[in-house]
Amino acid sequence: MSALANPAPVLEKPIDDAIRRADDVILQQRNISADEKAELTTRIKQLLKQRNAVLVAHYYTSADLQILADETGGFVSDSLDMARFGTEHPAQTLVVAGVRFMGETAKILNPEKRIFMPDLNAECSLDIGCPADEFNAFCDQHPDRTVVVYANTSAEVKARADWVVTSGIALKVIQHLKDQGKKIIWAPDKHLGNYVQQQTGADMLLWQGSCVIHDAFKASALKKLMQQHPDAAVLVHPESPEDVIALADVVGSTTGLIKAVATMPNQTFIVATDNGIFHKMKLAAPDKTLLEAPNEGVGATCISCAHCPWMEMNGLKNLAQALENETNEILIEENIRKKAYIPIKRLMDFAATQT
Ligand code: CIZ
Repeated sequence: MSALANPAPVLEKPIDDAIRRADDVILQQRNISADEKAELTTRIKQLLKQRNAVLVAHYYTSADLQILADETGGFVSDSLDMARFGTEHPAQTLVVAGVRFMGETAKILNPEKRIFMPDLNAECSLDIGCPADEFNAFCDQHPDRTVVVYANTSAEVKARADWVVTSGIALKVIQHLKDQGKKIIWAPDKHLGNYVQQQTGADMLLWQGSCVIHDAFKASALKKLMQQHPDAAVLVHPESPEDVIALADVVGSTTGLIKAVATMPNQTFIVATDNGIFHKMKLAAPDKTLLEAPNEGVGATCISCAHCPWMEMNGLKNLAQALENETNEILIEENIRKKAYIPIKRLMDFAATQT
């Protein structure tokens, strides 16, 4: 059983404005010569040592940053494993290359550590589309429901939640809550929420947010591509629309999709998620062919073209600056941090019990 509720319109304008701001930063970051790139890379490596810092990057960031993280003893992964790594690593300073909620999660879990990001304006359309005051009002209307929020939310929204989940563990958490007879508020991703609801049959009220990248994948164009590549396996992230998910051979989180490329016998894969993931997919299966699933960009009208503009704001220049000047530090009001810690810790403890 499920019900849909949209307590407040999800804001288009702030998302558009944030994309425009991202575009300016992206141009500055990309405008860089090969020599400058080599110098910045060397300088960042020195600074990481000097500051006793470690670089933690998301799969959706550029290959340059992922390589740098791997070469310097840092880590590249999804948001749950980034959080785990940041907590377990002895470094007192974490540099998080990703979007802001990832830096906030690191700070919530590690208040004693300093957390820096290349650009604090690296947003997420799911986070922007779920403002804390409107979300609190929605939760107030449904006091009988367990509040489950996706990791892609602000610290304030997490502070209101009973559980935080990532796409890799959402099904297990919701099944666990359903088995306990809980009714659920789910926010913010409507597509992931709908997928989890269908898979588990849980009673879920869905916030109507979406990811601008995944929301743009198109089922009709995907069907045509599948006809051209009948032996290809179709890998879809569950933030994608329902009709795209319906075409998938594998629906999974970033980590799950990389694993699928490495382990499935197919030679060709059509991938419906942010194309930043191709770097690790190619490393996992160098001989396989990876094709981007079609999105609105087929008509050159996409705003994301299968790559998150906010992830792309993370560059070598602003990473070096943040380390050099110790700027762009994540700070969270202690009261909010303590409240947000509870549902994240619940997730980490639950994840530790799963195989
Ligand atoms: O949790 C993450 O890292 C995100 C945003 C997606 C995923 O599937 O891993």
